[in-house]
Amino acid sequence: MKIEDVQVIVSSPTRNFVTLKIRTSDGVIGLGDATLNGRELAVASYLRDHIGPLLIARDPSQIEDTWNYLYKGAYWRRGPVTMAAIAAVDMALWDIKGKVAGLPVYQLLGGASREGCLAYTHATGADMPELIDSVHRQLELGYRAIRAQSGVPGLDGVYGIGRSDDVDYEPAGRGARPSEETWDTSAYLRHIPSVFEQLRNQFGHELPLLHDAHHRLTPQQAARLGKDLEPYDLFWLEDVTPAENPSALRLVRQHTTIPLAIGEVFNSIWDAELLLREQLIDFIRCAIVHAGGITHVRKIWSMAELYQVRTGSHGPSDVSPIGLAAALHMGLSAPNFGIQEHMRHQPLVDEVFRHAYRFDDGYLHPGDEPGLGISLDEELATRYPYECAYLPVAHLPDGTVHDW
Ligand code: CS2
Ligand code: MG
Repeated sequence: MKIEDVQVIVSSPTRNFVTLKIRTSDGVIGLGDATLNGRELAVASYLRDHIGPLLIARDPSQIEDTWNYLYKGAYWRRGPVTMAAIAAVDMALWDIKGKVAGLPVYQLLGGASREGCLAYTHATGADMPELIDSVHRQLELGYRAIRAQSGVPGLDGVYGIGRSDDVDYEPAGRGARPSEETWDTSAYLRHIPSVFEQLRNQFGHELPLLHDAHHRLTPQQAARLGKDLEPYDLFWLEDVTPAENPSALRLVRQHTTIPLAIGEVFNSIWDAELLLREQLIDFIRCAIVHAGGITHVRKIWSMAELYQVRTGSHGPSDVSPIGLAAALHMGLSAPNFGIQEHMRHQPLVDEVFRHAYRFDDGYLHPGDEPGLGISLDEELATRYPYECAYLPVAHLPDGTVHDW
Protein backbone atom coordinates (compact mmCIF):
# COMPACT_ATOMS: atom_id res chain seq x y z
CA MET A 1 0.00 0.00 0.00
CA LYS A 2 1.28 3.47 -0.86
CA ILE A 3 0.23 7.04 -0.18
CA GLU A 4 -1.51 8.18 -3.33
CA ASP A 5 -3.06 11.55 -2.55
CA VAL A 6 -2.54 14.31 0.01
CA GLN A 7 -5.03 17.14 0.39
CA VAL A 8 -5.14 20.15 2.70
CA ILE A 9 -8.57 21.49 3.56
CA VAL A 10 -8.82 24.90 5.20
CA SER A 11 -12.34 25.65 6.35
CA SER A 12 -14.10 27.89 8.82
CA PRO A 13 -17.28 26.36 10.19
CA THR A 14 -17.56 29.09 12.91
CA ARG A 15 -13.76 29.10 13.32
CA ASN A 16 -10.76 28.12 11.20
CA PHE A 17 -9.49 24.57 10.96
CA VAL A 18 -6.72 23.09 8.84
CA THR A 19 -7.28 19.45 8.02
CA LEU A 20 -4.97 17.02 6.26
CA LYS A 21 -6.48 14.16 4.29
CA ILE A 22 -4.24 11.31 3.12
CA ARG A 23 -5.57 8.65 0.74
CA THR A 24 -3.78 5.35 0.16
CA SER A 25 -3.65 3.21 -2.99
CA ASP A 26 -6.21 0.93 -1.27
CA GLY A 27 -8.58 3.85 -0.80
CA VAL A 28 -8.08 4.14 2.98
CA ILE A 29 -8.48 7.72 4.22
CA GLY A 30 -6.51 9.16 7.14
CA LEU A 31 -7.29 12.53 8.72
CA GLY A 32 -5.00 14.85 10.68
CA ASP A 33 -5.50 18.17 12.46
CA ALA A 34 -3.04 20.95 11.54
CA THR A 35 -4.80 23.94 13.08
CA LEU A 36 -2.56 26.67 14.51
CA ASN A 37 -4.87 29.40 15.79
CA GLY A 38 -4.16 32.70 14.02
CA ARG A 39 -1.39 31.26 11.81
CA GLU A 40 -3.44 28.64 9.97
CA LEU A 41 -2.29 29.42 6.43
CA ALA A 42 1.39 29.03 7.28
CA VAL A 43 0.81 25.39 8.25
CA ALA A 44 -1.45 24.83 5.25
CA SER A 45 1.33 26.03 2.94
CA TYR A 46 3.97 23.95 4.74
CA LEU A 47 1.81 20.88 4.17
CA ARG A 48 0.73 21.69 0.64
CA ASP A 49 3.98 23.01 -0.74
CA HIS A 50 6.64 21.10 1.17
CA ILE A 51 5.29 17.95 2.80
CA GLY A 52 2.51 16.71 0.52
CA PRO A 53 4.73 16.04 -2.50
CA LEU A 54 7.24 14.13 -0.32
CA LEU A 55 4.58 11.78 0.99
CA ILE A 56 3.41 10.49 -2.38
CA ALA A 57 4.41 6.82 -2.87
CA ARG A 58 5.62 6.38 0.73
CA ASP A 59 4.43 3.38 2.74
CA PRO A 60 1.72 4.71 5.12
CA SER A 61 2.43 1.96 7.66
CA GLN A 62 5.90 3.41 8.41
CA ILE A 63 4.76 6.05 10.88
CA GLU A 64 7.95 6.39 12.93
CA ASP A 65 10.13 6.45 9.83
CA THR A 66 7.99 9.11 8.15
CA TRP A 67 8.06 11.21 11.31
CA ASN A 68 11.86 11.14 11.35
CA TYR A 69 12.05 11.75 7.61
CA LEU A 70 10.02 14.95 7.99
CA TYR A 71 11.65 16.10 11.25
CA LYS A 72 15.31 15.26 10.71
CA GLY A 73 15.20 15.48 6.94
CA ALA A 74 14.17 19.13 6.86
CA TYR A 75 17.28 20.22 8.83
CA TRP A 76 15.13 23.07 10.31
CA ARG A 77 13.63 21.47 13.37
CA ARG A 78 10.84 22.28 15.80
CA GLY A 79 8.64 25.39 15.92
CA PRO A 80 4.84 25.42 15.96
CA VAL A 81 4.37 25.56 12.18
CA THR A 82 6.69 22.64 11.43
CA MET A 83 5.45 20.54 14.34
CA ALA A 84 1.76 21.11 13.60
CA ALA A 85 2.37 20.04 10.00
CA ILE A 86 4.25 16.90 11.09
CA ALA A 87 1.54 16.23 13.69
CA ALA A 88 -1.16 16.26 11.02
CA VAL A 89 0.71 13.68 8.93
CA ASP A 90 1.31 11.58 12.03
CA MET A 91 -2.35 11.60 13.12
CA ALA A 92 -3.47 10.71 9.60
CA LEU A 93 -1.06 7.76 9.47
CA TRP A 94 -2.24 6.44 12.86
CA ASP A 95 -5.81 6.83 11.60
CA ILE A 96 -4.93 4.75 8.53
CA LYS A 97 -3.13 2.13 10.61
CA GLY A 98 -6.17 1.75 12.85
CA LYS A 99 -8.52 1.46 9.89
CA VAL A 100 -6.31 -1.16 8.23
CA ALA A 101 -6.11 -3.14 11.49
CA GLY A 102 -9.83 -2.67 12.21
CA LEU A 103 -8.93 -1.26 15.66
CA PRO A 104 -9.37 2.07 17.42
CA VAL A 105 -6.03 3.84 17.85
CA TYR A 106 -6.09 3.41 21.64
CA GLN A 107 -5.86 -0.35 21.10
CA LEU A 108 -2.72 0.14 18.98
CA LEU A 109 -1.23 2.24 21.79
CA GLY A 110 -1.52 -0.57 24.32
CA GLY A 111 -5.24 -0.68 25.06
CA ALA A 112 -7.37 1.07 27.64
CA SER A 113 -5.89 1.87 31.06
CA ARG A 114 -9.19 3.29 32.33
CA GLU A 115 -12.87 3.44 31.51
CA GLY A 116 -12.85 7.04 30.35
CA CYS A 117 -10.85 10.27 30.41
CA LEU A 118 -11.83 12.69 33.15
CA ALA A 119 -12.62 16.02 31.47
CA TYR A 120 -12.57 19.59 32.68
CA THR A 121 -14.38 22.42 31.02
CA HIS A 122 -14.42 26.19 31.27
CA ALA A 123 -16.61 28.33 33.48
CA THR A 124 -16.27 32.07 33.00
CA GLY A 125 -17.87 35.24 34.26
CA ALA A 126 -17.27 38.95 34.09
CA ASP A 127 -18.14 39.03 37.80
CA MET A 128 -18.86 36.57 40.61
CA PRO A 129 -22.60 36.03 40.01
CA GLU A 130 -21.92 35.31 36.31
CA LEU A 131 -19.09 32.95 37.16
CA ILE A 132 -21.17 31.06 39.72
CA ASP A 133 -23.99 30.69 37.15
CA SER A 134 -21.51 29.45 34.61
CA VAL A 135 -20.13 26.81 37.04
CA HIS A 136 -23.71 25.66 37.73
CA ARG A 137 -24.38 25.29 34.01
CA GLN A 138 -21.27 23.18 33.46
CA LEU A 139 -22.06 20.96 36.45
CA GLU A 140 -25.56 20.43 35.07
CA LEU A 141 -24.01 19.29 31.79
CA GLY A 142 -22.19 16.61 33.76
CA TYR A 143 -18.66 18.01 34.17
CA ARG A 144 -16.79 16.95 37.28
CA ALA A 145 -13.89 19.41 37.05
CA ILE A 146 -14.05 23.10 36.23
CA ARG A 147 -11.55 25.69 35.05
CA ALA A 148 -12.68 29.05 36.43
CA GLN A 149 -11.73 32.39 34.83
CA SER A 150 -13.06 35.69 36.02
CA GLY A 151 -13.18 39.33 35.00
CA VAL A 152 -10.95 41.68 36.99
CA PRO A 153 -12.36 44.90 38.48
CA GLY A 154 -10.97 47.85 36.55
CA LEU A 155 -10.24 45.88 33.37
CA ASP A 156 -12.68 46.10 30.48
CA GLY A 157 -12.34 42.58 29.25
CA VAL A 158 -10.10 39.66 30.11
CA TYR A 159 -9.13 36.95 27.64
CA GLY A 160 -10.89 33.69 28.29
CA ILE A 161 -14.08 35.22 29.61
CA GLY A 162 -16.77 33.79 27.42
CA ARG A 163 -19.85 35.15 25.89
CA SER A 164 -23.16 33.81 27.10
CA ASP A 165 -23.03 30.36 25.47
CA ASP A 166 -19.83 29.26 27.27
CA VAL A 167 -18.48 27.86 24.02
CA ASP A 168 -16.64 30.79 22.47
CA TYR A 169 -14.29 32.87 24.51
CA GLU A 170 -12.16 34.57 21.96
CA PRO A 171 -13.25 38.07 20.96
CA ALA A 172 -16.25 38.06 18.69
CA GLY A 173 -15.69 38.88 15.07
CA ARG A 174 -12.85 38.17 12.78
CA GLY A 175 -10.70 40.64 11.03
CA ALA A 176 -7.42 41.47 9.43
CA ARG A 177 -5.97 42.68 12.75
CA PRO A 178 -5.98 41.30 16.28
CA SER A 179 -8.09 43.05 18.88
CA GLU A 180 -6.26 44.72 21.79
CA GLU A 181 -6.82 44.06 25.48
CA THR A 182 -5.54 46.00 28.46
CA TRP A 183 -3.93 43.96 31.21
CA ASP A 184 -3.00 44.88 34.79
CA THR A 185 -1.18 42.18 36.75
CA SER A 186 -1.52 43.91 40.13
CA ALA A 187 -5.29 44.15 39.80
CA TYR A 188 -5.42 40.50 38.75
CA LEU A 189 -3.30 39.30 41.68
CA ARG A 190 -5.41 41.26 44.16
CA HIS A 191 -8.65 39.85 42.80
CA ILE A 192 -8.20 36.14 41.94
CA PRO A 193 -7.77 34.68 45.47
CA SER A 194 -11.16 36.11 46.48
CA VAL A 195 -12.71 34.46 43.40
CA PHE A 196 -11.56 31.02 44.52
CA GLU A 197 -12.55 31.71 48.12
CA GLN A 198 -16.09 32.43 46.94
CA LEU A 199 -16.14 29.39 44.64
CA ARG A 200 -15.09 27.13 47.51
CA ASN A 201 -17.75 28.67 49.76
CA GLN A 202 -20.35 28.09 47.08
CA PHE A 203 -19.35 24.66 45.72
CA GLY A 204 -17.49 23.04 48.62
CA HIS A 205 -14.00 21.61 48.72
CA GLU A 206 -14.34 18.45 46.65
CA LEU A 207 -14.96 19.92 43.20
CA PRO A 208 -11.66 19.98 41.25
CA LEU A 209 -11.04 23.62 40.28
CA LEU A 210 -8.41 24.79 37.81
CA HIS A 211 -7.17 28.21 36.76
CA ASP A 212 -5.18 29.51 33.78
CA ALA A 213 -2.83 32.50 34.15
CA HIS A 214 -1.96 32.54 30.41
CA HIS A 215 1.80 33.06 30.80
CA ARG A 216 1.31 36.60 32.11
CA LEU A 217 3.28 36.60 35.37
CA THR A 218 6.88 36.96 36.48
CA PRO A 219 8.24 34.11 38.65
CA GLN A 220 7.82 36.26 41.76
CA GLN A 221 4.22 37.12 40.90
CA ALA A 222 3.50 33.48 40.08
CA ALA A 223 4.93 32.36 43.42
CA ARG A 224 2.72 34.87 45.21
CA LEU A 225 -0.39 33.75 43.33
CA GLY A 226 0.39 30.10 44.04
CA LYS A 227 0.74 30.81 47.77
CA ASP A 228 -2.41 32.92 47.85
CA LEU A 229 -4.41 30.16 46.17
CA GLU A 230 -3.09 27.29 48.32
CA PRO A 231 -6.02 27.41 50.81
CA TYR A 232 -8.43 26.72 47.94
CA ASP A 233 -6.76 23.48 46.92
CA LEU A 234 -6.68 23.87 43.12
CA PHE A 235 -6.33 20.86 40.86
CA TRP A 236 -3.79 22.98 38.98
CA LEU A 237 -2.57 26.46 38.24
CA GLU A 238 -1.77 26.71 34.53
CA ASP A 239 0.79 28.64 32.49
CA VAL A 240 1.97 31.04 35.17
CA THR A 241 5.08 32.31 33.39
CA PRO A 242 6.12 32.62 29.71
CA ALA A 243 6.67 29.07 28.47
CA GLU A 244 10.01 29.53 26.74
CA ASN A 245 11.88 29.94 30.03
CA PRO A 246 11.47 26.68 31.95
CA SER A 247 13.91 27.65 34.70
CA ALA A 248 11.47 30.37 35.84
CA LEU A 249 9.45 27.61 37.45
CA ARG A 250 12.29 26.79 39.85
CA LEU A 251 11.55 29.93 41.81
CA VAL A 252 7.80 29.33 41.69
CA ARG A 253 8.26 25.76 42.89
CA GLN A 254 10.41 26.82 45.85
CA HIS A 255 7.62 28.97 47.21
CA THR A 256 4.38 27.12 46.64
CA THR A 257 2.95 23.63 46.74
CA ILE A 258 0.16 24.46 44.28
CA PRO A 259 0.16 21.91 41.43
CA LEU A 260 1.59 23.49 38.28
CA ALA A 261 0.60 22.75 34.68
CA ILE A 262 2.24 24.02 31.51
CA GLY A 263 2.78 23.04 27.89
CA GLU A 264 0.00 24.14 25.54
CA VAL A 265 2.49 26.13 23.46
CA PHE A 266 5.24 23.50 23.62
CA ASN A 267 6.10 21.83 20.36
CA SER A 268 8.88 19.44 21.27
CA ILE A 269 10.13 17.21 24.06
CA TRP A 270 12.98 19.68 24.46
CA ASP A 271 10.55 22.34 25.69
CA ALA A 272 9.54 19.98 28.49
CA GLU A 273 12.77 18.17 29.28
CA LEU A 274 14.09 20.37 32.11
CA LEU A 275 10.65 20.78 33.66
CA LEU A 276 10.20 17.02 33.77
CA ARG A 277 13.70 16.10 34.87
CA GLU A 278 13.65 18.59 37.74
CA GLN A 279 10.01 17.80 38.56
CA LEU A 280 9.07 21.46 38.32
CA ILE A 281 5.56 20.69 37.09
CA ASP A 282 2.79 18.26 37.94
CA PHE A 283 0.93 18.20 34.62
CA ILE A 284 2.22 18.38 31.05
CA ARG A 285 -0.29 20.07 28.75
CA CYS A 286 1.00 19.64 25.17
CA ALA A 287 -1.57 19.51 22.40
CA ILE A 288 -1.14 16.52 20.11
CA VAL A 289 -1.59 18.88 17.15
CA HIS A 290 1.08 21.36 18.22
CA ALA A 291 3.73 18.95 19.45
CA GLY A 292 4.39 16.62 16.55
CA GLY A 293 1.43 14.26 16.82
CA ILE A 294 0.87 10.98 18.61
CA THR A 295 4.37 9.67 17.85
CA HIS A 296 6.18 12.58 19.51
CA VAL A 297 3.76 13.37 22.35
CA ARG A 298 3.90 9.71 23.34
CA LYS A 299 7.61 10.20 24.02
CA ILE A 300 6.94 13.33 26.08
CA TRP A 301 4.31 11.48 28.11
CA SER A 302 6.60 8.51 28.67
CA MET A 303 9.33 10.78 29.95
CA ALA A 304 6.75 12.52 32.17
CA GLU A 305 5.69 9.18 33.59
CA LEU A 306 9.22 8.57 34.88
CA TYR A 307 8.99 11.78 36.90
CA GLN A 308 5.43 11.30 38.25
CA VAL A 309 4.10 14.04 35.98
CA ARG A 310 0.60 13.42 34.68
CA THR A 311 -0.96 14.56 31.43
CA GLY A 312 -3.52 17.28 30.87
CA SER A 313 -3.90 17.69 27.12
CA HIS A 314 -4.80 21.02 25.70
CA GLY A 315 -8.31 20.77 24.24
CA PRO A 316 -9.88 24.15 23.56
CA SER A 317 -12.19 24.71 20.60
CA ASP A 318 -9.29 25.67 18.32
CA VAL A 319 -8.09 22.06 18.49
CA SER A 320 -10.30 20.35 15.90
CA PRO A 321 -12.28 17.20 16.70
CA ILE A 322 -9.49 15.24 14.98
CA GLY A 323 -6.89 16.64 17.39
CA LEU A 324 -9.19 16.02 20.33
CA ALA A 325 -9.83 12.43 19.20
CA ALA A 326 -6.06 11.83 19.03
CA ALA A 327 -5.70 13.14 22.60
CA LEU A 328 -8.49 10.86 23.81
CA HIS A 329 -7.00 7.72 22.25
CA MET A 330 -3.71 8.59 23.93
CA GLY A 331 -5.39 9.58 27.18
CA LEU A 332 -7.38 6.39 27.46
CA SER A 333 -4.26 4.27 27.12
CA ALA A 334 -1.54 6.30 28.89
CA PRO A 335 -0.63 5.10 32.40
CA ASN A 336 -0.01 8.67 33.57
CA PHE A 337 -3.15 10.30 32.16
CA GLY A 338 -4.33 13.11 34.42
CA ILE A 339 -7.22 15.06 32.92
CA GLN A 340 -8.41 16.24 29.49
CA GLU A 341 -9.47 19.78 28.67
CA HIS A 342 -12.83 19.86 26.90
CA MET A 343 -14.39 22.93 25.37
CA ARG A 344 -17.35 21.82 23.38
CA HIS A 345 -17.28 22.70 19.69
CA GLN A 346 -20.13 24.55 18.07
CA PRO A 347 -22.78 22.17 16.61
CA LEU A 348 -21.71 23.04 13.05
CA VAL A 349 -18.15 21.92 13.81
CA ASP A 350 -19.49 18.59 15.07
CA GLU A 351 -21.42 18.24 11.81
CA VAL A 352 -18.35 18.86 9.67
CA PHE A 353 -16.25 16.49 11.78
CA ARG A 354 -18.51 13.59 12.77
CA HIS A 355 -16.88 11.90 15.72
CA ALA A 356 -17.08 8.62 17.58
CA TYR A 357 -15.86 10.16 20.83
CA ARG A 358 -18.51 10.86 23.41
CA PHE A 359 -18.92 12.77 26.64
CA ASP A 360 -20.79 11.06 29.41
CA ASP A 361 -21.08 11.97 33.08
CA GLY A 362 -17.83 13.90 33.26
CA TYR A 363 -15.74 11.52 31.17
CA LEU A 364 -14.72 11.47 27.51
CA HIS A 365 -14.27 8.23 25.60
CA PRO A 366 -12.69 8.03 22.12
CA GLY A 367 -15.19 5.40 20.92
CA ASP A 368 -14.43 2.10 19.23
CA GLU A 369 -14.47 2.92 15.54
CA PRO A 370 -11.32 1.85 13.71
CA GLY A 371 -8.67 4.58 13.54
CA LEU A 372 -9.31 7.92 15.23
CA GLY A 373 -13.07 7.69 14.69
CA ILE A 374 -13.59 10.92 12.73
CA SER A 375 -15.20 11.39 9.33
CA LEU A 376 -15.04 14.68 7.49
CA ASP A 377 -18.00 16.12 5.59
CA GLU A 378 -15.86 17.81 2.97
CA GLU A 379 -18.73 19.25 1.01
CA LEU A 380 -20.06 20.98 4.13
CA ALA A 381 -16.57 22.13 5.14
CA THR A 382 -15.93 23.85 1.81
CA ARG A 383 -19.11 25.89 2.21
CA TYR A 384 -17.26 27.76 4.98
CA PRO A 385 -14.04 29.20 3.56
CA TYR A 386 -11.15 30.51 5.68
CA GLU A 387 -11.64 33.87 7.36
CA CYS A 388 -8.75 35.84 8.78
CA ALA A 389 -8.86 35.77 12.62
CA TYR A 390 -6.29 36.41 15.32
CA LEU A 391 -5.88 35.95 19.02
CA PRO A 392 -5.98 39.30 20.85
CA VAL A 393 -2.83 41.20 21.82
CA ALA A 394 -2.40 42.18 25.49
CA HIS A 395 -0.89 45.48 26.55
CA LEU A 396 -0.40 47.31 29.82
CA PRO A 397 -2.36 50.50 30.60
CA ASP A 398 0.55 52.58 29.24
CA GLY A 399 0.50 50.70 25.91
CA THR A 400 3.45 48.34 26.49
CA VAL A 401 2.87 44.98 24.82
CA HIS A 402 2.62 42.33 27.53
CA ASP A 403 3.34 38.59 27.74
CA TRP A 404 0.62 36.11 27.27
C1 CS2 B 1 -6.21 28.22 26.64
C2 CS2 B 1 -6.42 28.23 25.18
O1 CS2 B 1 -7.49 26.28 26.67
C3 CS2 B 1 -6.60 26.88 27.22
O2 CS2 B 1 -6.04 26.51 28.21
O3 CS2 B 1 -5.03 28.64 27.12
O4 CS2 B 1 -7.68 28.71 25.08
C4 CS2 B 1 -5.51 29.07 24.30
O5 CS2 B 1 -5.56 30.40 24.67
C5 CS2 B 1 -5.95 28.91 22.89
O6 CS2 B 1 -5.94 27.56 22.55
C6 CS2 B 1 -5.05 29.68 21.95
O7 CS2 B 1 -5.32 29.31 20.65
MG1 MG C 1 -4.33 27.51 28.73
